[in-house]
Amino acid sequence: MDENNEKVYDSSSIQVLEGLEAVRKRPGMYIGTTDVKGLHHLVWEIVDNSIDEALAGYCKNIEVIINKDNSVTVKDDGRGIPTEIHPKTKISTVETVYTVLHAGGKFGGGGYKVSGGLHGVGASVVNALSKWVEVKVYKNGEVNFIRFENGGHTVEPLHVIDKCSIERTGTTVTFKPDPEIFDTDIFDYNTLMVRIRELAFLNRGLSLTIRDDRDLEDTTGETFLYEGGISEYVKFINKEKTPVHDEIIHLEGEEDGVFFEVAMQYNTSYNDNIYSFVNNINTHDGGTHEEGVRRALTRVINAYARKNNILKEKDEALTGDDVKEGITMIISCKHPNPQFEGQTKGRLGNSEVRKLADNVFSQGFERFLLENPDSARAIINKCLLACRARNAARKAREITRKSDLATTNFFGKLSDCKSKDPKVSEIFIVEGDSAGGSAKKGRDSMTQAILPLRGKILNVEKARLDRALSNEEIRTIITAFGTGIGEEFDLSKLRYDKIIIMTDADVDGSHIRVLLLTLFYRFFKPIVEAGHVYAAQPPLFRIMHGKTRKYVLNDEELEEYLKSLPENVRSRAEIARMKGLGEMDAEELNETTMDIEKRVLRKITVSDCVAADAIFEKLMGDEVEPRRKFIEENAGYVQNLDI
Ligand code: 1YM
Repeated sequence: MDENNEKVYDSSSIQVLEGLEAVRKRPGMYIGTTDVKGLHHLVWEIVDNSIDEALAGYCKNIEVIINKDNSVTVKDDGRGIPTEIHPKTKISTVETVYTVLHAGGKFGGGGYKVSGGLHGVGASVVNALSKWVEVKVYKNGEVNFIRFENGGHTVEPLHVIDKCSIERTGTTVTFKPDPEIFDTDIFDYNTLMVRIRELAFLNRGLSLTIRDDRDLEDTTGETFLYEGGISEYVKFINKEKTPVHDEIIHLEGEEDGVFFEVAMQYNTSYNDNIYSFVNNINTHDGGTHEEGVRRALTRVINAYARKNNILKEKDEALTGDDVKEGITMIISCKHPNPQFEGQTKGRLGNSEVRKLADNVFSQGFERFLLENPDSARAIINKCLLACRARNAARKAREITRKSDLATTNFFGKLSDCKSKDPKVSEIFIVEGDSAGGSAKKGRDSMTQAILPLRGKILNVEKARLDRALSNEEIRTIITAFGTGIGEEFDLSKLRYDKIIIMTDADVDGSHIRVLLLTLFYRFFKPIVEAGHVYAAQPPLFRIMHGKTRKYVLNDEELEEYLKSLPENVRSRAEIARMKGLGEMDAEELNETTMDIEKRVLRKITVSDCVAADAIFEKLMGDEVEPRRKFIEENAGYVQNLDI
């Protein structure tokens, strides 16, 4: 210690701290962001080490605990991080792994067979960005302990604190993110749970538990263990859907240390859910593993259909789009040396995987079709229907395009804004003509367009593109957006930066909102993903006292606002419940819901496609019971909705 009672470091530890200091200076370079997403990234860095240990064949159980103080503990029953003095750094290997940037697997001697690659930045980054970190290693009948503080300073070097049974091995890490680095320090249980569950699906036989100790009622947590692996993932995604065939097709193969597997099942919906992973990382932009499967799927189905004379000689071949309608598919590849490509590194580049995926899939799937002729028939029929619908949709689209250009009908509905600059333009989709009228008067006509909806829009969950295109309201929306639809969709042609759904806060309003969201999610997903869709929040109450007019969104805000008033003002305040958009005059509507300065918008996101899909399925699909249950659980005021 020096005279200020601060620890004095020798030159090698100074180098180490300079490394960690670099992480603290530019955390974004190591974990992407310092928002909630970055915060959760810390957990994945640590969990990845346990998963790697599981992939190496030494670990069967992993546990994640959110502690009361918002620190997180990750436990595994692997071999335990090596504790010996490391020959290069002259400190224990655990300490090296937690203090030297990019140490990780390189120091392990054996190294990992398969590793996340992207997530490999590792334990030292978590240490650098934490207020404190404690590591316990169970090994050789001893519990070894080390503690770091304030961005990776070792305050207790590795020492034995206890004995344990000789059979007990593993690593336990607890860390508390540094609030000076992160915008928030509150972990979200659901975010962690969804990914933990996904990791359990992707690594069959591995048990993953998550527990929230901040929640007094959660004493056991949830354990995810799937012996069926990705087959069970497919079953899970298809839970609310109607399958086209009973079996879940599961195929796998290995070559030169590359493991490839795929699980799939068709359902009666018109959408595909294809998710692919490499070393447990979602490859959002696909890549060679996905290409191999898609190519083989199209080829095998066409060959089978031709051979059995379901597709006649004169018939055109089924396309990739036809054969993927209604498919749920998980593709998982474990690769010792993955090449991630593209701007977001979400694409697998290794070319040898294309061949492996194609071989494994085509051989296995061909065999499945031969052995299960009834299922084969059902699958091919589904693809043929998709093909016919695609052709019908093309014709309908051609008609739509012509009629919209030719008639003034469309322009009679839309009150467009004067600006032609999409960056500043917004469109309000408004329920009903009367609200449309006040919105039109109350808008800023320079940047705000109004599209009143007259009829009910079609429930697209139950309709293919061709039927959707025959619905006038939907055609108007497509024309207004400017992006086209289906194969022609082009996000760069979107005419508005914000698409704002403005509906009443009642049952009809929420029904229309859900119909619109279904439409957007199914046919304009990139618009939702790019964050262009919003819900306007019209106020529920108006409070008047003296010359003051105040609007609030809900009961809680009303109560809060009233509490804030002095007693004599409160008792004389006039409270009016706003009945609907139509009853507000133009000025009121502008002031409360449309004015860029004053309004409150809620951004509509698709954060978890699987979850969102399930919600739409529940709300809009054929099955009445889950829909009723969902609505009961999620929206008190929608209870009377006619389902
Ligand atoms: C809760 C976090 O870190 N588990 C873990 C990490 C390692 C090992 C086992 C391990 C790896 C190897 C050999 C090897 C790590 N070791 C290293 C290094 N859980 C958690 N479990 N023995 C044990 O890769 O050869 C880095 S991570 F580099 F020290 F070997």
